[in-house]
Amino acid sequence: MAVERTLVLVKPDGVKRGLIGEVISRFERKGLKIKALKMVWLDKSKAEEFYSVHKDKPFFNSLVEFITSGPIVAMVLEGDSAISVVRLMIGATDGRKAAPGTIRGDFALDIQDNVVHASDSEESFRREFSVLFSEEEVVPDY
Ligand code: FUP
Repeated sequence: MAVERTLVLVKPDGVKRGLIGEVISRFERKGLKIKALKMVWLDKSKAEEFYSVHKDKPFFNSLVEFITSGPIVAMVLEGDSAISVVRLMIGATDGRKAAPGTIRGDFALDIQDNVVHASDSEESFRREFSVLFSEEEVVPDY
């Protein structure tokens, strides 16, 4: 068993649509453990840092504008193979192509406004975690 941590965001569209509980509930029911959780409104510089891997992409400015357009809910989830399991649960980036049963497949119809974010690797998790959390915000084992 490989216990991993991953970082999930409920993006501004998900928060505005009242989907925070739905998203968290799916991960809880799956058996993933919430190790940190908070609501934040990112400023431009934090958003640019969070999405720095996309800085040369044509959609970068739009993405930064979107993620700073309202509050988000950020969480750290822990469990066996959490990174790949959560990626499977959120579905493909484009909500129009995401499989039914996944979060994006069930709640998104767009590539940008796609309700959730989840780390795609351990390296991404480490980088994303450092933008949003400090170690003290992670609760001890329970
Ligand atoms: P994902 O890991 O599924 O969130 O997708 P990516 O890391 O490829 O993209 C990050 C975010 O950029 C997506 F959630 C939405 C946005 N994006 C666009 O707006 N247009 C694109 O063509 C690709 C991604």
